[in-house]
Amino acid sequence: MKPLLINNAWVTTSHGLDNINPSDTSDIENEYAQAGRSETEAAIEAATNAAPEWGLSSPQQRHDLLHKVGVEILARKEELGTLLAREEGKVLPEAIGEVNRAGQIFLFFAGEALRQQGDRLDSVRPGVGVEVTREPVGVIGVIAPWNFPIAIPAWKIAPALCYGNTVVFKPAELVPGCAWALADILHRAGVPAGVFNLVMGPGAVVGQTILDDPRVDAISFTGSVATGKRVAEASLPHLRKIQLEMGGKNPLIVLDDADLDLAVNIAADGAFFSTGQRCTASSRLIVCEGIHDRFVSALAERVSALKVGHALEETTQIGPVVDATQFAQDLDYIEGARAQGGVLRAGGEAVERQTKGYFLQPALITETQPDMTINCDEVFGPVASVIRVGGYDQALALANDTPFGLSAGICTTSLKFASDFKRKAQAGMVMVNLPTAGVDYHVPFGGRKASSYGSREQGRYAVDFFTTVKTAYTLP
Ligand code: UN1
Repeated sequence: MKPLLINNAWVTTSHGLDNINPSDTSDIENEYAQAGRSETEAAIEAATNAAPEWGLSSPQQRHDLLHKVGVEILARKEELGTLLAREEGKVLPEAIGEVNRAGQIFLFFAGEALRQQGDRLDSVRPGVGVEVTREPVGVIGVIAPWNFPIAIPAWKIAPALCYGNTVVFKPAELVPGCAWALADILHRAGVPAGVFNLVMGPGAVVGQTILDDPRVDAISFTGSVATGKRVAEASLPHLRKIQLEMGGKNPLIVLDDADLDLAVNIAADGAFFSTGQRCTASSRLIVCEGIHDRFVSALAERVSALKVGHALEETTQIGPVVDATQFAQDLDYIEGARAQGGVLRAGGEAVERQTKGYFLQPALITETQPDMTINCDEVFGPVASVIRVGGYDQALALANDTPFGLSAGICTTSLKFASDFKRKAQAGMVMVNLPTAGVDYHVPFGGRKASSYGSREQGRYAVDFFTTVKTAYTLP
């Protein structure tokens, strides 16, 4: 059984949970200790005790730690990528790419640790000086989802440590392997006791304990809207800082003047790569009538040809859905879309492979109406729907007609429409001739409306969440 990490001690528990490979459910990667309330409280206690000293640690010390972690992640990217593909199910090249991203994030924040920000100003009162500096927030609860088992923890933990905070990390139950590997790397890199703690276990116990504890100064969360709202409600009585990254129902507009081959590739990637299990997935394809039929037939052909299978097999393009619950939910949404009048143009059926896994041929549903469930709910699977529209204005209106606002894309060769869309899309991220998913690690990530709450993650913008500003006045 792989243990928890609390105050730099590896802690086993009486109860463990198997890490099951969704490409082959007979393959158990390992068993992971499950924290209860008392272990989680011990982790919060350790993080609380470690916060004052780490908060005053030198930028060099933080740089060195983050740099060492980044270098090791990059050096082991094939091995960690294999672990990631095995526990989460994304195909190996994508998994290695994600590990690479995690390593780069640590290196980015290693650099940021040395680039402290602050201002020295004259007061409006003669003789008085003013300094504006940033200080750590304190203890950060990191609650991460299963779909990016190493990149998302990295982009929360690296900035938290960079700016002098301590961390209690609760990974998603489905992906303890990468979380544990990251904890092991941080531990061997010399993270001081209590500065980083790993508590695996169910949301109802570990997550709830983090939410209930007044010693947790801030929570960075990625997951569903429903859970995000619970984080917000539980945090309000503590007046605690929160950063929530939640769902998406991301539109990809295809205008009549789009490059057809490019648009098909962008849609296939955005909607179905990573098995569509990305909050940035292009799940709503809004297609103008002049290109609609050509686009739909080319995409249907592309989707039917996508090779679904074991995430570690070289020929596989689309790995399995993550677990039985998600699999059943995807099939329900496909069935529901058909019942409401959608046409299943390609895929959508469970496929058998040599191993027992959750294999689903990506589904393309056409002839859908904007108000159908399939166009309103986030499916979080390899399912995309097509809405036919008359032209750009209608496409833009529909793109914005959603409670979400994470990422929005357009395929066009027109500078005029591209510029207008960049201006008017109600989303945190806009993509022109690129998939809505697949983002850089050095620039801000986040959305609007029900997709995000709080300040941005990643890049230099991460400083806003992970620090608090102090204004000091001095009369010498
Ligand atoms: C990406 O599209 O590259 O949970 C990242 C998610 C997002 C990350 C998407 N927070 O899918």
